[in-house]
Amino acid sequence: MDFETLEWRIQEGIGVIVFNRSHALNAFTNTMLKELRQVVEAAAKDDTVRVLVLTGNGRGFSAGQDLKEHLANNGALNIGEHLRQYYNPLMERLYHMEKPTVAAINGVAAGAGMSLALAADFRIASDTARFVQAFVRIGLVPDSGSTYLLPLLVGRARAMELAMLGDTIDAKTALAYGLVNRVVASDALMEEVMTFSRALARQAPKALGLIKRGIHRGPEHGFDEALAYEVFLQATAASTEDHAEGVRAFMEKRTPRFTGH
Ligand code: T3D
Repeated sequence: MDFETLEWRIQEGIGVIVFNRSHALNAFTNTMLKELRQVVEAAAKDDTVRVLVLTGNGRGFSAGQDLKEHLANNGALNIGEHLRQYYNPLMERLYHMEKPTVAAINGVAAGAGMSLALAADFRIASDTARFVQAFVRIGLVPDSGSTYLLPLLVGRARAMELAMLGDTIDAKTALAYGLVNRVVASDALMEEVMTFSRALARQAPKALGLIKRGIHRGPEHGFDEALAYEVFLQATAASTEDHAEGVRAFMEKRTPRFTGH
């Protein structure tokens, strides 16, 4: 697949999307949002892709909506329709994808660029990364999932502060807030992300998809509903060949070979 605004490669079972509009800190245009949706959908369906990584070229992860195009869009498409057509389907597909997703945050993540990072399962940040809920700075409100994901990750008080003040936080603060899983030296970012992703790629793929569903639903459930949902998830996991292989490998004192079946 060839793209105008992205690079795409599959390496050792890991699909890597690289945002490629570095002159604008990888701000999202309509073309980029369409291409992103297309590649995320393709990665979701491709059994050779066990983990999906998203990162940016240059000094930005993504600065969110391209504001030049936003100005040009004015009048052509109202903002609600723009979100419904371009952002929400992308965020939904990424969030619900039944495989692990890792945002490798190489630089600034602002506005919907930060929302996209929040929609991934893991965030590994370079020590040069920064995070900005930039929406309020231009008189807008958080979108693309931030109103849901930000308080879940950092708690309500911090989410309110980040969203209402629009202040920039650095990678160290993001780690202290629980916004990112790890912070690594910028020149080691992709090496660390690939090591982390390879460890995920070795796990049983169906189990990972089911774990993701369980963790997503957990906080929305009461305790009793969570117990009932776990019964369903566990019965599904237990019916896979990978479960049988995992038990066999344990008994035979060897590393399991999971196939995704
Ligand atoms: O339309 C809809 O449907 C609404 C959807 C909304 C979702 C959203 O994402 S709203 C929020 C949009 N994003 C922003 O408001 C962030 C704007 N950018 C910034 O505040 C700053 O650039 C950053 C804090 C991200 C980084 O600051 P800094 O000082 O490191 O970089 P810079 O010098 O401001 O930017 C470097 C270049 O990138 C610069 O271009 P130039 O002057 O060198 O040619 C700048 O214009 C460009 N750039 C940065 N952000 C955007 C952008 N170009 C277009 N759109 C951007 N969002």
